[in-house]
Amino acid sequence: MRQVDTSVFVVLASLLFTCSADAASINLATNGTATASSTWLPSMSPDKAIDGDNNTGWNSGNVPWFSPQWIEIDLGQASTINQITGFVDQWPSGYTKHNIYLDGIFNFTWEGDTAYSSLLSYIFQSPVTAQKVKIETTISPSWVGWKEFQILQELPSVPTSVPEPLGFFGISAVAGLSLMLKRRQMQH
Ligand SMILES: [Ca+2]
Repeated sequence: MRQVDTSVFVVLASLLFTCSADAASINLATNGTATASSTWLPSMSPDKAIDGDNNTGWNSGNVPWFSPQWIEIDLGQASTINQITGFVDQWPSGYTKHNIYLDGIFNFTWEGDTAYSSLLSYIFQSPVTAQKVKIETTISPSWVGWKEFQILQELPSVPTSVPEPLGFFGISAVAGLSLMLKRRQMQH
């Protein structure tokens, strides 16, 4: 019985230590290539949506009323993806719907009221593996355009060797468990 209690203590202590590590991520999109349904001006080509610059973007020059407008980002190889963000280039503001496909298979939808410079984000509950990310817009009052996409891969977190100061809850929990262990040790 004492071994079980000790395990609980060790797990809690580990959690308190590892939670102090910051999760970092890399943007895979900037190393990819982009193609699109259409392009308005040469200066607004699909690659401008993955150039790491929020001031440049792709614009299709078309509303999606008659046919969906899309942009697809090819990462070059199957990659682990944790999050996708999209920086909207839209005027006028209004209701939009964007379907996101991974390697040609529908995965999720961004749907709702958006405006110029809206930032949309989707975090996968579990990391997914894909090479191609396609964003297809089926509803928008605007020519379809995006300033920038980020396709984020979370890097393995490295636990810090020195824990951050424990909060009141942490100190209380550790103290409580220590007291419980001592009592059980005295009982045996
Ligand atoms: Ca850009």
